[in-house]
This record gives sequence, structure tokens and C-alpha cells, in this order.
Amino acid sequence: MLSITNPANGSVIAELPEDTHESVHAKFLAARRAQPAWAAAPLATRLATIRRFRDGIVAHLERLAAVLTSEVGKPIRQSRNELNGLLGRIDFFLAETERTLAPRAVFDEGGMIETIEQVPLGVVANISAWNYPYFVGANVFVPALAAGNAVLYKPSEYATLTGLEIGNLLHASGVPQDVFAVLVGGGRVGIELLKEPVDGVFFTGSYPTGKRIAEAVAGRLTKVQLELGGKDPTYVCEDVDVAAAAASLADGAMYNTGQSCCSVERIYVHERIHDAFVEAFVQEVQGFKVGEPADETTYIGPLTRSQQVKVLQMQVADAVAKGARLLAGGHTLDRPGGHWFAPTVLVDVNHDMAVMREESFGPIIGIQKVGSDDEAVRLMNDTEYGLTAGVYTRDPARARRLLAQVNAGSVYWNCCDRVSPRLPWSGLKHSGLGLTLSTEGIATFTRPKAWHLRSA
Ligand code: TXE
Repeated sequence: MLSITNPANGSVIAELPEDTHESVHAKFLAARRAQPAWAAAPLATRLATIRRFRDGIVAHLERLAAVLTSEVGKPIRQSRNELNGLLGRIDFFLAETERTLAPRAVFDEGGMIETIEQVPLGVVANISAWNYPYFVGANVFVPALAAGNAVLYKPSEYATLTGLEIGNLLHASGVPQDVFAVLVGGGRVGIELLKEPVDGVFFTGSYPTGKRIAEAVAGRLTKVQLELGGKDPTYVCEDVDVAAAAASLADGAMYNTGQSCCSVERIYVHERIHDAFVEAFVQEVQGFKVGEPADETTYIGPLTRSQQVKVLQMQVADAVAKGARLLAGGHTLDRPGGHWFAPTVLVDVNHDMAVMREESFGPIIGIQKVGSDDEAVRLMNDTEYGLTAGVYTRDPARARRLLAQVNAGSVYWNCCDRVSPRLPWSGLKHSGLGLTLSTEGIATFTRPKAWHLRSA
């Protein structure tokens, strides 16, 4: 049985039977049988089901937000934001799928015609994370279903109720039961799923699990996409509006209680404004309301996973032992049964410290003073990750020059912690393989089939 607990207080919300080797296999076989008919349906029919799914999200938004908040601990306003943000992503897929997947004639001469057709991969596995279950799940299952695939969706064990809600809504919208199946359970069920001969593996989660998954399926030469973590840096130049930059970056570091793949995880500040920036930043952080996730005014909630408390404690202790100064937080909060960590700001940090090198995934930030643009670029690139990176400056040419040198899948000028459905979402190095979103994130759920047609 899988116990679903409320991370704010440890109370058990639900006990659910987990999938087994047999049930995973049965769902795979059913998906394999059902997929051809789904792929053969007109695209307009599949898009109509996605449109009804969107209507279902709108109709049930309050309840869905409450479920997400109860099992993940996401502050309720942020749960609503995620669901509202999801609508824009669905709209993008609805608008762009037909054009993206249309067959293309690329040659027609002397009785020879060549065309490219985008055909679905088949049955795909979607193993997902808990921190933005609607976003990261839908980045895969919406375009995958629209393109004619069957999807075996394993939500994170920390977002199972949300995963089941998604399944129910899709089925009520007209997606056949066997074309979208939810698998309940943790890593063990993920391992069972990967034993099946799926035609694509689409994973969102941590680097260690992503690596394990890539290794598990390597010999099968199956398509694998990995959307993994980050240690996302931002450099604040000396010409900025200090208060505005501090407010924007404090939000980028602490939103979703710091549990975003593209959370700001390291800040480098030009020495000329360092002290003023730090003062403004700490003031922002101290203004964040920590509290019950169901409370409308809460900005920082509990950590979703109890294990992360130890990671944060270790990062603080390591940094302080090596000379960092703690200006806010640095400790757990005494709220019985839950996993709570106070919003934390460390200064006088450097790259010998874990807090500047390893993904924190919590409400904690290291701020490091730098003397030049070159030093900032060198430090931003001194990482095993490469998801996002940002620069705050009034000077567009300087921003372009700096961001061109930074190794990251997404770069930000005067903004952070931002994802757009119109742009590809991808990471370098330990941040991943492949991409979602943008029109490329639709085509990725298909393979090009080449037609050579001689009429006589
Ligand atoms: O990951 P985990 P989490 C990243 C984020 C952070 C991580 C947090 O930066 O690093 O995700 O998510 C299943 N075989 N991103 O804690 O623990 C597990 O049950 C098969 C990046 O959920 O790696 C869960 O469903 N499956 C991002 C899933 O793997 C296994 C956006 C992920 O678990 C397994 C959001 C196994 N051996 C978060 N072990 C981006 N870049 O877009 C576990 N699982």
C-alpha cells in the first residue's frame, strides 16, 4: 500500500494499492492493443479530447488545487497558478499540433515524390516528478496523446492523487482508458514499467534517477528524454535597480518553497552593489509569509519530501563551517509532523561549499560577491548542471554578451524561474537530454517516416 501523507503535518490522507509487476504488464499490453486505433483517429478528434480536458481543468480548478496542496504542500495560491499556467500550455499545443505534424512534401519531380510523415512513437512511458506535476506531466502527455501515442503515466509517489485526477479527467474527456493509464507507486513501479518494451521513455526528476533510467534502457536503443535538475545561477550587475532585482530574485529562489527545477540556486553580485543587494534581498525574504499551505496568504510551505531537510541542514552546516555567514533562517521550523525549513540566506560563500555546487531544492540561497563580468561567467559555468542562467543589467548588449557565454538550455535577461510553452525546455550536462515544449516538443513524440513515391 502507498501512504499519501500531508507534508505540512504528517497526517495520512489516503492509502492506495500500488501497481504490481502483473498490473504494469497488463496495462502495457492493453496500451499496445489500443494505440493503433487512437493513432488512426483524425487529429481533430484527439485535439477535441484535449480541449475537453482543458475544460475539465477549468471546471474543477478549485478542487484540483486543493488536492495538489494537500499532498505536495504547495501553497494554495501557487497550486492555482500552476493550474492556470497549464491552460496556456494546453492552448499552445492545441494551436500548434496540426501545423507541426502535417506531412511535408519535400520533392516532386519527374514522377518522383518525396514526403515526410510524422508518425507516433507508439506506447510511451512518462515517469514524472512531484514539484509541478501538472506542468511537467502535461509537457509530455498532452503532446504525446495529441500525436497519437498511448501513455503509461507514472506520477511521482508524492503526487499520486494529482496523477489519478489527471487520469480521470482525461478519461472523462474521451481518451480511452487503455490509451492513458496511471501507474501508482514509487521507484519500484518505475523499474517495472521500464521492463516493458515501450517505444519512448520520458522522464522528469533528479539526475541520479535519470542516470539510472538511461542505463536501464540503454541496451534497447529506445528513445529517452530526461528533464533533470539544475543549479541555476544569476549574475546581478552593478547598474541595476537594486530593490527590483532583489525582489525578483528572492521570488525566483523561494517560489514553490524553492522546489522548482529552474529555481534560482546561486546568485553572483557585482561587488559595487553587493551589500545593498544583500540587504534588500534579506528584507524581501523576511517578508515572505511561512505558513499552512491551505492558507491564502502563505508564500512558503513545507518541503514536500522529508529527506530534503537533511540536505538543507548539511548545506548550511558545510557553508558555515567553511566561513559563510547566515543572514536568515538556516534551521528547521517546529511544526509537528511536517517537514519545514526556514527561508535561508547565506553570504560569503564560495565554490568549495556544497550550497554553491549541489542542487538544494529548498528555500535556501547562497549569494557570492564577484569583481568582474569574467569572474561571474566563470563561476556560472563552474557546474555539472546547465538548465537555466540569468543576468540582471540595464545594458542589453552586456546581457547578450554574457548570456552567449553561459552554458545553459535557457537564458534570462532581467527575469528568472520562467518557462514558456513557445520555447524549448532543455538542459545541458546533468540537467538532461532532449526537450519538451515549443513545436519541437510536439514533434519529439513522433518519428519522421520517409516516403519515396514513384508514380510510374
Ligand atoms: O525526482 P526523483 P523528484 C527535477 C528537480 C529535482 C527532481 C525532483 O530539479 O532534481 O526533479 O523530483 C521515479 N526507475 N525536475 O524528487 O526522485 C519516482 O517514483 C524508474 C527537473 O520526483 O528522481 C518519480 O516518479 N523510476 C525538471 C520519478 O522517478 C524511478 C522539472 C522522479 O523521482 C526510479 C521538475 C527508478 N529506479 C523537476 N526511482 C526539468 N528539468 O524540467 C525513482 N523513480
